[in-house]
Amino acid sequence: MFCNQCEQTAKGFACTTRGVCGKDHETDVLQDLLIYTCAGLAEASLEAEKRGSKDPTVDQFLMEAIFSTLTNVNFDPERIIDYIRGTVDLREEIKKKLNLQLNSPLANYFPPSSRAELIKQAETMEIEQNLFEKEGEDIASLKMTILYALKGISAYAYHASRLGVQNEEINRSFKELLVSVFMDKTSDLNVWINRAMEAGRINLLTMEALDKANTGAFGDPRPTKVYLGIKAGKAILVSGHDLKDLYELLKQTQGKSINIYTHGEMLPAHGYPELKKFSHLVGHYGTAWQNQQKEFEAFPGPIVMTTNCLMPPKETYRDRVFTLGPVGYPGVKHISGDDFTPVIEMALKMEGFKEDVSGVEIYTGFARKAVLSVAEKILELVKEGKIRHFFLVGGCDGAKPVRNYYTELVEKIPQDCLVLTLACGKFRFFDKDLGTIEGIPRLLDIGQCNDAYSAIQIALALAKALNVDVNKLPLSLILSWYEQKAVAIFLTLLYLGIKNILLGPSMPAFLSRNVRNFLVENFNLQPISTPDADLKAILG
Ligand code: FSO
Ligand code: SF4
Repeated sequence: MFCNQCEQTAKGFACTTRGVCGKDHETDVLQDLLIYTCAGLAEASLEAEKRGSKDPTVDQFLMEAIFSTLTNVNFDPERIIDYIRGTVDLREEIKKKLNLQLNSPLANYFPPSSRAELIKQAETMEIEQNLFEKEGEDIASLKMTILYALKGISAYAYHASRLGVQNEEINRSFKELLVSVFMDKTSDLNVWINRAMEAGRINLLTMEALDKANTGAFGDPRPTKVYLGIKAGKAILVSGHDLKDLYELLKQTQGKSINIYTHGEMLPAHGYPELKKFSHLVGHYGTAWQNQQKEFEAFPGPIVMTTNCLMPPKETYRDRVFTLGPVGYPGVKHISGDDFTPVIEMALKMEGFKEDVSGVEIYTGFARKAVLSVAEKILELVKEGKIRHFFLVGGCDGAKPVRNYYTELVEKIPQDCLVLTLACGKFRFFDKDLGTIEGIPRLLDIGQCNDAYSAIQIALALAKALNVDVNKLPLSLILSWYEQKAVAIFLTLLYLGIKNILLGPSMPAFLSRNVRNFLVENFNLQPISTPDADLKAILG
Protein backbone atom coordinates (compact mmCIF):
# COMPACT_ATOMS: atom_id res chain seq x y z
CA MET A 1 0.00 0.00 0.00
CA PHE A 2 0.93 3.62 -0.42
CA CYS A 3 -1.25 6.31 1.12
CA ASN A 4 -0.21 9.85 1.90
CA GLN A 5 -3.59 11.57 1.81
CA CYS A 6 -3.85 12.75 5.40
CA GLU A 7 -1.84 14.70 7.91
CA GLN A 8 -0.96 11.77 10.14
CA THR A 9 0.65 9.80 7.31
CA ALA A 10 3.59 7.67 8.51
CA LYS A 11 6.90 9.50 8.94
CA GLY A 12 5.44 12.54 7.16
CA PHE A 13 5.82 10.58 3.92
CA ALA A 14 3.31 7.76 3.39
CA CYS A 15 1.71 4.75 5.06
CA THR A 16 3.22 1.77 3.29
CA THR A 17 2.48 -1.25 5.48
CA ARG A 18 -0.58 -0.32 7.51
CA GLY A 19 -2.29 3.05 7.89
CA VAL A 20 -1.69 5.08 11.02
CA CYS A 21 -5.51 5.39 10.86
CA GLY A 22 -5.84 1.60 10.99
CA LYS A 23 -6.56 1.08 7.28
CA ASP A 24 -5.08 -2.19 6.06
CA HIS A 25 -3.25 -3.00 2.85
CA GLU A 26 -6.24 -4.66 1.16
CA THR A 27 -8.61 -1.80 1.84
CA ASP A 28 -6.06 0.73 0.65
CA VAL A 29 -5.32 -0.90 -2.70
CA LEU A 30 -9.01 -1.59 -3.28
CA GLN A 31 -9.84 2.05 -2.57
CA ASP A 32 -7.36 3.12 -5.25
CA LEU A 33 -8.94 0.68 -7.67
CA LEU A 34 -12.35 2.07 -6.74
CA ILE A 35 -11.19 5.58 -7.64
CA TYR A 36 -10.02 4.19 -10.98
CA THR A 37 -13.39 2.58 -11.69
CA CYS A 38 -15.12 5.80 -10.60
CA ALA A 39 -13.09 7.64 -13.25
CA GLY A 40 -14.38 5.09 -15.80
CA LEU A 41 -17.95 5.73 -14.68
CA ALA A 42 -17.29 9.48 -14.85
CA GLU A 43 -16.06 9.15 -18.42
CA ALA A 44 -19.14 7.21 -19.51
CA SER A 45 -21.42 9.63 -17.69
CA LEU A 46 -19.79 12.67 -19.38
CA GLU A 47 -20.20 11.03 -22.76
CA ALA A 48 -23.84 10.26 -22.01
CA GLU A 49 -24.42 13.89 -21.01
CA LYS A 50 -22.99 15.05 -24.34
CA ARG A 51 -25.77 13.03 -25.91
CA GLY A 52 -28.39 14.65 -23.70
CA SER A 53 -28.78 11.76 -21.28
CA LYS A 54 -28.45 12.86 -17.64
CA ASP A 55 -28.92 10.70 -14.59
CA PRO A 56 -28.52 12.33 -11.16
CA THR A 57 -28.48 8.92 -9.46
CA VAL A 58 -25.17 8.18 -11.22
CA ASP A 59 -23.63 11.34 -9.75
CA GLN A 60 -24.99 10.52 -6.31
CA PHE A 61 -23.54 7.00 -6.46
CA LEU A 62 -20.20 8.36 -7.68
CA MET A 63 -19.99 10.85 -4.81
CA GLU A 64 -20.86 8.19 -2.22
CA ALA A 65 -18.34 5.71 -3.64
CA ILE A 66 -15.52 8.28 -3.63
CA PHE A 67 -16.54 9.48 -0.16
CA SER A 68 -15.89 5.94 1.08
CA THR A 69 -12.17 6.41 0.31
CA LEU A 70 -11.63 9.42 2.58
CA THR A 71 -9.59 9.05 5.73
CA ASN A 72 -11.49 7.38 8.59
CA VAL A 73 -14.60 6.58 6.56
CA ASN A 74 -14.55 2.97 5.41
CA PHE A 75 -12.20 0.22 6.58
CA ASP A 76 -14.18 -2.68 5.13
CA PRO A 77 -12.67 -4.29 2.01
CA GLU A 78 -15.95 -6.11 1.24
CA ARG A 79 -17.85 -2.84 1.06
CA ILE A 80 -15.16 -1.35 -1.20
CA ILE A 81 -15.40 -4.40 -3.49
CA ASP A 82 -19.19 -3.88 -3.66
CA TYR A 83 -18.62 -0.26 -4.66
CA ILE A 84 -16.09 -1.34 -7.33
CA ARG A 85 -18.50 -3.82 -8.87
CA GLY A 86 -21.41 -1.39 -8.56
CA THR A 87 -19.43 1.32 -10.33
CA VAL A 88 -18.51 -0.95 -13.22
CA ASP A 89 -22.11 -2.23 -13.52
CA LEU A 90 -23.44 1.34 -13.69
CA ARG A 91 -20.85 2.28 -16.31
CA GLU A 92 -21.80 -0.72 -18.44
CA GLU A 93 -25.50 0.12 -18.14
CA ILE A 94 -24.81 3.61 -19.48
CA LYS A 95 -22.68 2.28 -22.33
CA LYS A 96 -25.29 -0.29 -23.26
CA LYS A 97 -28.24 2.07 -23.05
CA LEU A 98 -26.64 4.61 -25.39
CA ASN A 99 -24.58 2.17 -27.39
CA LEU A 100 -21.41 4.08 -26.43
CA GLN A 101 -18.09 2.97 -27.88
CA LEU A 102 -15.43 4.24 -25.48
CA ASN A 103 -11.83 3.29 -26.13
CA SER A 104 -10.07 4.37 -22.95
CA PRO A 105 -8.78 1.75 -20.52
CA LEU A 106 -10.85 3.43 -17.80
CA ALA A 107 -14.09 2.74 -19.58
CA ASN A 108 -13.16 -0.85 -20.44
CA TYR A 109 -11.82 -2.12 -17.15
CA PHE A 110 -13.55 -5.20 -15.72
CA PRO A 111 -12.74 -6.52 -12.24
CA PRO A 112 -11.88 -10.23 -11.98
CA SER A 113 -14.56 -12.26 -10.25
CA SER A 114 -12.35 -13.76 -7.57
CA ARG A 115 -11.51 -11.64 -4.54
CA ALA A 116 -7.87 -12.77 -4.50
CA GLU A 117 -7.39 -11.86 -8.17
CA LEU A 118 -9.05 -8.51 -7.62
CA ILE A 119 -6.69 -7.63 -4.79
CA LYS A 120 -3.69 -8.82 -6.80
CA GLN A 121 -4.72 -6.60 -9.66
CA ALA A 122 -5.45 -3.65 -7.34
CA GLU A 123 -1.89 -3.92 -6.01
CA THR A 124 -0.55 -3.07 -9.46
CA MET A 125 -2.86 -0.07 -9.80
CA GLU A 126 -1.87 1.98 -6.78
CA ILE A 127 -2.48 5.57 -7.77
CA GLU A 128 0.18 7.51 -5.92
CA GLN A 129 3.00 5.09 -6.66
CA ASN A 130 2.10 4.97 -10.34
CA LEU A 131 1.99 8.76 -10.50
CA PHE A 132 5.41 9.11 -8.88
CA GLU A 133 6.96 6.52 -11.15
CA LYS A 134 5.38 7.59 -14.41
CA GLU A 135 4.80 11.33 -14.17
CA GLY A 136 7.49 12.74 -11.90
CA GLU A 137 7.32 14.37 -8.51
CA ASP A 138 5.66 17.68 -9.38
CA ILE A 139 2.90 16.41 -11.67
CA ALA A 140 2.27 13.60 -9.20
CA SER A 141 2.03 16.17 -6.42
CA LEU A 142 -0.49 18.32 -8.29
CA LYS A 143 -2.54 15.33 -9.42
CA MET A 144 -2.67 14.02 -5.85
CA THR A 145 -3.71 17.45 -4.61
CA ILE A 146 -6.55 17.51 -7.14
CA LEU A 147 -7.58 13.96 -6.39
CA TYR A 148 -7.66 14.53 -2.63
CA ALA A 149 -9.64 17.74 -3.10
CA LEU A 150 -12.12 15.78 -5.24
CA LYS A 151 -12.47 13.32 -2.38
CA GLY A 152 -13.33 16.21 -0.05
CA ILE A 153 -15.80 17.63 -2.57
CA SER A 154 -17.46 14.23 -2.92
CA ALA A 155 -18.26 14.29 0.80
CA TYR A 156 -19.96 17.69 0.64
CA ALA A 157 -21.75 16.85 -2.60
CA TYR A 158 -23.00 13.61 -1.06
CA HIS A 159 -24.50 15.43 1.96
CA ALA A 160 -26.14 18.02 -0.29
CA SER A 161 -27.58 15.40 -2.64
CA ARG A 162 -29.15 13.53 0.27
CA LEU A 163 -31.15 16.68 0.91
CA GLY A 164 -32.12 16.91 -2.76
CA VAL A 165 -29.59 19.55 -3.82
CA GLN A 166 -27.39 18.73 -6.81
CA ASN A 167 -25.56 21.03 -9.18
CA GLU A 168 -24.83 20.00 -12.75
CA GLU A 169 -21.89 22.38 -13.08
CA ILE A 170 -20.19 20.82 -10.06
CA ASN A 171 -20.86 17.28 -11.22
CA ARG A 172 -19.57 17.90 -14.73
CA SER A 173 -16.37 19.64 -13.66
CA PHE A 174 -15.82 17.04 -10.93
CA LYS A 175 -15.98 14.21 -13.45
CA GLU A 176 -13.76 16.03 -15.94
CA LEU A 177 -11.11 16.61 -13.30
CA LEU A 178 -11.30 12.99 -12.15
CA VAL A 179 -10.88 11.63 -15.67
CA SER A 180 -8.02 14.06 -16.34
CA VAL A 181 -6.00 12.72 -13.39
CA PHE A 182 -5.84 9.34 -15.11
CA MET A 183 -6.02 10.19 -18.79
CA ASP A 184 -4.25 13.51 -19.34
CA LYS A 185 -0.50 13.02 -19.50
CA THR A 186 0.43 16.66 -20.11
CA SER A 187 3.52 17.68 -18.21
CA ASP A 188 2.70 21.39 -18.26
CA LEU A 189 2.60 22.34 -14.57
CA ASN A 190 0.39 25.36 -15.30
CA VAL A 191 -2.34 23.10 -16.64
CA TRP A 192 -2.38 21.21 -13.36
CA ILE A 193 -2.18 24.33 -11.23
CA ASN A 194 -5.21 25.69 -13.09
CA ARG A 195 -7.03 22.42 -12.54
CA ALA A 196 -6.23 22.58 -8.83
CA MET A 197 -7.80 26.07 -8.81
CA GLU A 198 -10.80 24.66 -10.64
CA ALA A 199 -11.15 22.07 -7.89
CA GLY A 200 -11.10 24.99 -5.41
CA ARG A 201 -13.79 26.74 -7.44
CA ILE A 202 -16.14 23.79 -7.56
CA ASN A 203 -15.58 23.11 -3.89
CA LEU A 204 -16.83 26.63 -3.20
CA LEU A 205 -19.93 25.85 -5.27
CA THR A 206 -20.33 22.55 -3.45
CA MET A 207 -20.09 24.15 0.00
CA GLU A 208 -22.61 26.73 -1.21
CA ALA A 209 -24.93 23.93 -2.36
CA LEU A 210 -24.56 22.18 1.00
CA ASP A 211 -25.21 25.42 2.85
CA LYS A 212 -28.37 25.83 0.77
CA ALA A 213 -29.37 22.21 1.43
CA ASN A 214 -28.78 22.39 5.19
CA THR A 215 -30.37 25.80 5.74
CA GLY A 216 -33.21 24.98 3.33
CA ALA A 217 -34.07 21.83 5.27
CA PHE A 218 -33.30 22.91 8.82
CA GLY A 219 -33.33 26.74 8.81
CA ASP A 220 -30.49 29.21 9.31
CA PRO A 221 -28.40 28.46 12.39
CA ARG A 222 -28.97 30.78 15.33
CA PRO A 223 -26.72 31.35 18.32
CA THR A 224 -27.68 28.51 20.62
CA LYS A 225 -26.51 27.28 23.99
CA VAL A 226 -25.43 23.64 24.05
CA TYR A 227 -25.31 21.66 27.27
CA LEU A 228 -22.11 19.70 27.86
CA GLY A 229 -23.41 17.79 30.88
CA ILE A 230 -25.32 14.53 31.16
CA LYS A 231 -29.01 13.89 31.73
CA ALA A 232 -30.04 10.64 33.41
CA GLY A 233 -31.77 8.27 31.02
CA LYS A 234 -31.43 6.16 27.92
CA ALA A 235 -29.16 7.64 25.31
CA ILE A 236 -27.93 7.55 21.71
CA LEU A 237 -24.77 9.31 20.51
CA VAL A 238 -24.54 10.67 16.96
CA SER A 239 -21.22 11.59 15.38
CA GLY A 240 -20.07 12.70 11.92
CA HIS A 241 -21.46 15.45 9.73
CA ASP A 242 -24.72 14.36 8.09
CA LEU A 243 -27.58 16.51 9.42
CA LYS A 244 -30.22 14.50 7.54
CA ASP A 245 -29.19 11.35 9.39
CA LEU A 246 -29.52 13.19 12.69
CA TYR A 247 -32.92 14.54 11.67
CA GLU A 248 -34.22 11.08 10.75
CA LEU A 249 -33.00 9.68 14.05
CA LEU A 250 -34.59 12.53 16.01
CA LYS A 251 -37.91 11.91 14.26
CA GLN A 252 -37.79 8.17 14.89
CA THR A 253 -36.89 8.55 18.59
CA GLN A 254 -39.55 11.15 19.37
CA GLY A 255 -41.65 10.19 22.40
CA LYS A 256 -39.48 7.16 23.20
CA SER A 257 -37.74 8.63 26.26
CA ILE A 258 -34.31 8.41 24.65
CA ASN A 259 -31.95 11.36 24.91
CA ILE A 260 -29.89 12.17 21.82
CA TYR A 261 -26.40 13.58 22.23
CA THR A 262 -24.19 14.96 19.47
CA HIS A 263 -20.52 14.08 19.24
CA GLY A 264 -17.63 15.65 17.31
CA GLU A 265 -18.64 17.55 14.19
CA MET A 266 -22.36 17.15 15.00
CA LEU A 267 -22.08 19.89 17.62
CA PRO A 268 -23.22 22.72 15.29
CA ALA A 269 -26.46 20.79 14.59
CA HIS A 270 -27.83 22.34 17.80
CA GLY A 271 -27.96 25.74 16.09
CA TYR A 272 -30.44 24.68 13.36
CA PRO A 273 -34.07 25.57 14.25
CA GLU A 274 -35.55 22.41 12.73
CA LEU A 275 -33.15 20.22 14.69
CA LYS A 276 -33.10 22.04 17.99
CA LYS A 277 -36.90 21.96 18.16
CA PHE A 278 -36.61 18.32 19.24
CA SER A 279 -36.49 18.53 23.02
CA HIS A 280 -34.77 15.14 23.30
CA LEU A 281 -31.69 16.55 21.51
CA VAL A 282 -30.29 17.25 24.94
CA GLY A 283 -26.66 18.14 24.54
CA HIS A 284 -23.19 17.41 23.28
CA TYR A 285 -21.02 14.60 24.61
CA GLY A 286 -17.25 14.34 24.22
CA THR A 287 -14.80 16.17 22.06
CA ALA A 288 -12.97 15.60 18.78
CA TRP A 289 -12.74 12.41 16.75
CA GLN A 290 -9.35 11.27 18.02
CA ASN A 291 -10.73 10.94 21.56
CA GLN A 292 -13.60 8.68 20.52
CA GLN A 293 -12.18 5.36 21.70
CA LYS A 294 -12.23 6.57 25.29
CA GLU A 295 -15.45 8.54 24.93
CA PHE A 296 -17.45 5.86 23.09
CA GLU A 297 -16.34 3.23 25.57
CA ALA A 298 -17.80 5.30 28.39
CA PHE A 299 -21.07 6.11 26.61
CA PRO A 300 -23.91 3.87 27.89
CA GLY A 301 -25.82 3.56 24.63
CA PRO A 302 -25.53 2.94 20.89
CA ILE A 303 -23.30 5.18 18.77
CA VAL A 304 -24.19 6.25 15.24
CA MET A 305 -21.33 7.18 12.89
CA THR A 306 -22.82 9.15 10.00
CA THR A 307 -19.46 10.01 8.37
CA ASN A 308 -15.80 10.40 9.24
CA CYS A 309 -13.95 10.40 11.46
CA LEU A 310 -14.38 6.75 12.50
CA MET A 311 -11.50 5.12 14.35
CA PRO A 312 -11.20 1.34 14.55
CA PRO A 313 -13.76 0.55 17.27
CA LYS A 314 -12.44 -1.23 20.34
CA GLU A 315 -13.95 -4.59 21.32
CA THR A 316 -15.42 -2.94 24.42
CA TYR A 317 -17.97 -0.98 22.39
CA ARG A 318 -17.77 -2.35 18.82
CA ASP A 319 -21.18 -4.03 19.11
CA ARG A 320 -22.74 -0.66 19.97
CA VAL A 321 -21.48 1.15 16.85
CA PHE A 322 -23.71 1.60 13.80
CA THR A 323 -22.42 2.99 10.51
CA LEU A 324 -24.37 4.75 7.78
CA GLY A 325 -23.95 5.64 4.10
CA PRO A 326 -20.33 5.41 2.92
CA VAL A 327 -19.01 4.58 6.40
CA GLY A 328 -18.00 1.02 7.20
CA TYR A 329 -15.93 -1.23 9.41
CA PRO A 330 -15.73 -5.03 9.25
CA GLY A 331 -18.13 -6.63 11.71
CA VAL A 332 -19.85 -3.34 12.59
CA LYS A 333 -23.60 -3.09 11.96
CA HIS A 334 -24.65 -0.95 9.02
CA ILE A 335 -27.95 0.95 8.82
CA SER A 336 -29.62 1.43 5.47
CA GLY A 337 -32.77 3.12 4.27
CA ASP A 338 -32.77 5.58 7.19
CA ASP A 339 -34.23 2.86 9.39
CA PHE A 340 -32.87 3.33 12.89
CA THR A 341 -34.95 0.54 14.47
CA PRO A 342 -31.91 -1.54 15.57
CA VAL A 343 -30.29 1.52 17.15
CA ILE A 344 -33.48 2.43 18.99
CA GLU A 345 -34.05 -1.15 20.17
CA MET A 346 -30.52 -1.27 21.56
CA ALA A 347 -30.90 2.09 23.32
CA LEU A 348 -34.14 0.91 24.93
CA LYS A 349 -32.53 -2.31 26.16
CA MET A 350 -29.59 -0.48 27.72
CA GLU A 351 -29.66 1.32 31.02
CA GLY A 352 -28.35 4.64 29.77
CA PHE A 353 -26.95 7.25 32.12
CA LYS A 354 -27.87 6.48 35.73
CA GLU A 355 -27.75 10.05 36.97
CA ASP A 356 -27.37 13.65 35.91
CA VAL A 357 -23.87 15.04 35.67
CA SER A 358 -23.76 18.81 35.50
CA GLY A 359 -21.78 20.52 32.78
CA VAL A 360 -21.22 23.93 31.31
CA GLU A 361 -23.08 25.43 28.38
CA ILE A 362 -21.33 26.69 25.29
CA TYR A 363 -22.54 28.55 22.23
CA THR A 364 -22.73 27.41 18.63
CA GLY A 365 -24.70 28.68 15.63
CA PHE A 366 -22.70 31.72 14.53
CA ALA A 367 -23.06 30.94 10.84
CA ARG A 368 -23.06 33.67 8.20
CA LYS A 369 -26.59 35.03 8.77
CA ALA A 370 -26.17 35.20 12.54
CA VAL A 371 -22.82 37.01 12.30
CA LEU A 372 -23.88 39.29 9.47
CA SER A 373 -27.01 40.29 11.39
CA VAL A 374 -24.68 42.08 13.82
CA ALA A 375 -22.25 43.20 11.10
CA GLU A 376 -22.97 46.89 11.68
CA LYS A 377 -22.12 46.62 15.35
CA ILE A 378 -18.95 44.64 14.55
CA LEU A 379 -17.88 47.25 11.99
CA GLU A 380 -18.49 50.05 14.49
CA LEU A 381 -16.32 48.24 17.04
CA VAL A 382 -13.60 47.79 14.41
CA LYS A 383 -13.71 51.49 13.54
CA GLU A 384 -13.60 52.48 17.23
CA GLY A 385 -10.56 50.22 17.71
CA LYS A 386 -12.45 47.99 20.15
CA ILE A 387 -11.97 45.00 17.85
CA ARG A 388 -8.36 45.04 16.71
CA HIS A 389 -8.16 41.81 14.76
CA PHE A 390 -10.11 38.71 13.72
CA PHE A 391 -8.54 35.27 13.94
CA LEU A 392 -10.04 32.33 12.10
CA VAL A 393 -8.64 29.39 14.02
CA GLY A 394 -10.26 26.43 12.37
CA GLY A 395 -9.90 23.12 10.66
CA CYS A 396 -9.40 19.61 11.85
CA ASP A 397 -8.23 18.19 15.11
CA GLY A 398 -5.92 15.20 15.43
CA ALA A 399 -3.93 13.19 17.89
CA LYS A 400 -0.51 14.82 17.62
CA PRO A 401 0.48 16.69 20.80
CA VAL A 402 1.87 19.51 18.67
CA ARG A 403 -1.76 20.48 18.00
CA ASN A 404 -1.74 22.06 21.47
CA TYR A 405 -0.43 25.03 19.50
CA TYR A 406 -4.04 25.92 18.67
CA THR A 407 -5.18 25.84 22.31
CA GLU A 408 -2.28 27.96 23.42
CA LEU A 409 -2.75 30.37 20.55
CA VAL A 410 -6.42 30.97 21.38
CA GLU A 411 -5.57 31.44 25.04
CA LYS A 412 -2.96 34.03 24.10
CA ILE A 413 -4.97 35.99 21.57
CA PRO A 414 -5.46 39.45 23.15
CA GLN A 415 -8.80 40.47 24.63
CA ASP A 416 -9.53 42.99 21.88
CA CYS A 417 -9.58 40.30 19.16
CA LEU A 418 -12.39 38.00 18.01
CA VAL A 419 -11.83 34.30 17.37
CA LEU A 420 -13.91 32.63 14.67
CA THR A 421 -13.74 28.87 14.57
CA LEU A 422 -15.12 25.90 12.65
CA ALA A 423 -14.72 22.13 12.25
CA CYS A 424 -13.38 19.75 14.84
CA GLY A 425 -10.24 21.78 15.53
CA LYS A 426 -12.45 23.86 17.83
CA PHE A 427 -12.42 21.12 20.47
CA ARG A 428 -8.98 22.33 21.50
CA PHE A 429 -10.69 25.38 23.04
CA PHE A 430 -14.48 25.15 22.53
CA ASP A 431 -15.34 25.15 26.22
CA LYS A 432 -13.18 28.12 27.17
CA ASP A 433 -14.96 31.26 28.27
CA LEU A 434 -13.22 33.97 26.27
CA GLY A 435 -15.67 36.66 27.39
CA THR A 436 -17.28 39.27 25.16
CA ILE A 437 -16.48 42.54 23.43
CA GLU A 438 -19.43 44.91 23.98
CA GLY A 439 -21.81 41.97 24.10
CA ILE A 440 -20.31 40.07 21.15
CA PRO A 441 -18.83 36.73 22.27
CA ARG A 442 -15.11 36.61 21.53
CA LEU A 443 -15.35 32.96 20.46
CA LEU A 444 -17.76 32.41 17.58
CA ASP A 445 -18.41 28.85 16.41
CA ILE A 446 -19.37 29.11 12.75
CA GLY A 447 -20.08 25.39 12.36
CA GLN A 448 -18.71 22.29 10.67
CA CYS A 449 -15.79 22.16 8.23
CA ASN A 450 -18.14 22.75 5.26
CA ASP A 451 -19.27 25.95 6.98
CA ALA A 452 -15.98 27.39 5.78
CA TYR A 453 -18.49 28.68 3.22
CA SER A 454 -20.05 30.83 5.95
CA ALA A 455 -16.62 32.03 7.08
CA ILE A 456 -15.82 33.05 3.50
CA GLN A 457 -19.10 34.95 3.20
CA ILE A 458 -18.40 36.75 6.48
CA ALA A 459 -14.88 37.73 5.34
CA LEU A 460 -16.12 38.91 1.93
CA ALA A 461 -18.91 40.98 3.54
CA LEU A 462 -16.46 42.60 5.98
CA ALA A 463 -14.07 43.40 3.12
CA LYS A 464 -16.90 44.96 1.15
CA ALA A 465 -18.15 47.03 4.08
CA LEU A 466 -14.64 48.26 4.90
CA ASN A 467 -13.93 48.77 1.21
CA VAL A 468 -10.69 46.78 1.26
CA ASP A 469 -9.34 43.71 -0.45
CA VAL A 470 -9.98 40.60 1.63
CA ASN A 471 -6.21 40.21 2.11
CA LYS A 472 -6.10 43.67 3.70
CA LEU A 473 -8.70 42.85 6.34
CA PRO A 474 -7.56 42.68 9.95
CA LEU A 475 -8.07 38.93 9.64
CA SER A 476 -5.63 36.05 9.97
CA LEU A 477 -6.35 32.47 8.96
CA ILE A 478 -4.60 29.97 11.17
CA LEU A 479 -5.67 26.59 9.97
CA SER A 480 -5.20 23.01 11.04
CA TRP A 481 -5.67 20.25 8.53
CA TYR A 482 -6.13 16.52 8.76
CA GLU A 483 -8.04 14.92 5.91
CA GLN A 484 -9.18 15.56 2.35
CA LYS A 485 -12.08 17.94 3.01
CA ALA A 486 -9.46 20.30 4.37
CA VAL A 487 -7.54 19.93 1.08
CA ALA A 488 -10.67 20.98 -0.84
CA ILE A 489 -11.21 24.00 1.43
CA PHE A 490 -7.55 24.96 1.12
CA LEU A 491 -7.84 25.02 -2.68
CA THR A 492 -11.01 27.12 -2.39
CA LEU A 493 -9.12 29.71 -0.34
CA LEU A 494 -6.35 29.78 -2.95
CA TYR A 495 -8.92 30.06 -5.75
CA LEU A 496 -10.33 33.12 -3.95
CA GLY A 497 -6.84 34.62 -3.86
CA ILE A 498 -6.58 34.48 -0.07
CA LYS A 499 -2.98 34.83 1.06
CA ASN A 500 -0.89 34.62 4.21
CA ILE A 501 -2.51 31.44 5.56
CA LEU A 502 -0.69 29.80 8.45
CA LEU A 503 -1.05 26.04 8.09
CA GLY A 504 -0.31 23.30 10.57
CA PRO A 505 0.48 21.13 12.28
CA SER A 506 2.62 19.99 9.31
CA MET A 507 2.70 20.59 5.58
CA PRO A 508 0.97 17.96 3.40
CA ALA A 509 3.32 15.11 2.49
CA PHE A 510 1.92 15.10 -1.05
CA LEU A 511 3.21 18.61 -1.82
CA SER A 512 6.52 18.40 -3.67
CA ARG A 513 9.20 20.94 -2.90
CA ASN A 514 8.44 22.88 -6.09
CA VAL A 515 4.70 22.95 -5.49
CA ARG A 516 5.28 24.09 -1.95
CA ASN A 517 7.62 26.84 -3.16
CA PHE A 518 4.97 27.91 -5.64
CA LEU A 519 2.48 28.26 -2.78
CA VAL A 520 4.93 30.23 -0.68
CA GLU A 521 5.88 32.57 -3.53
CA ASN A 522 2.37 33.18 -4.80
CA PHE A 523 0.24 32.91 -1.68
CA ASN A 524 2.72 33.44 1.14
CA LEU A 525 1.63 30.12 2.65
CA GLN A 526 3.51 29.62 5.91
CA PRO A 527 3.75 26.81 8.42
CA ILE A 528 2.69 27.60 11.99
CA SER A 529 5.61 28.26 14.33
CA THR A 530 4.91 29.07 17.98
CA PRO A 531 1.84 30.91 19.26
CA ASP A 532 3.99 33.77 20.59
CA ALA A 533 6.01 34.18 17.40
CA ASP A 534 2.94 33.96 15.17
CA LEU A 535 0.94 36.44 17.25
CA LYS A 536 3.87 38.84 17.25
CA ALA A 537 4.21 38.57 13.48
CA ILE A 538 0.49 39.22 13.02
CA LEU A 539 -0.19 41.89 15.62
CA GLY A 540 3.25 43.48 15.86
FE1 FSO B 1 -13.00 16.83 11.62
FE2 FSO B 1 -12.90 14.37 10.69
FE3 FSO B 1 -15.05 17.91 9.80
FE4 FSO B 1 -12.81 16.27 8.86
S1 FSO B 1 -14.28 15.12 12.25
S2 FSO B 1 -11.44 15.87 10.54
S3 FSO B 1 -11.88 18.06 7.98
O1 FSO B 1 -13.69 14.61 9.05
O2 FSO B 1 -14.45 16.98 8.29
O3 FSO B 1 -13.61 18.53 10.86
FE1 SF4 C 1 -2.09 6.74 6.37
FE2 SF4 C 1 -3.79 8.80 6.42
FE3 SF4 C 1 -3.79 7.10 4.40
FE4 SF4 C 1 -4.70 6.34 6.78
S1 SF4 C 1 -5.57 7.89 5.41
S2 SF4 C 1 -3.38 5.14 5.43
S3 SF4 C 1 -3.25 7.44 8.11
S4 SF4 C 1 -2.14 8.51 4.97
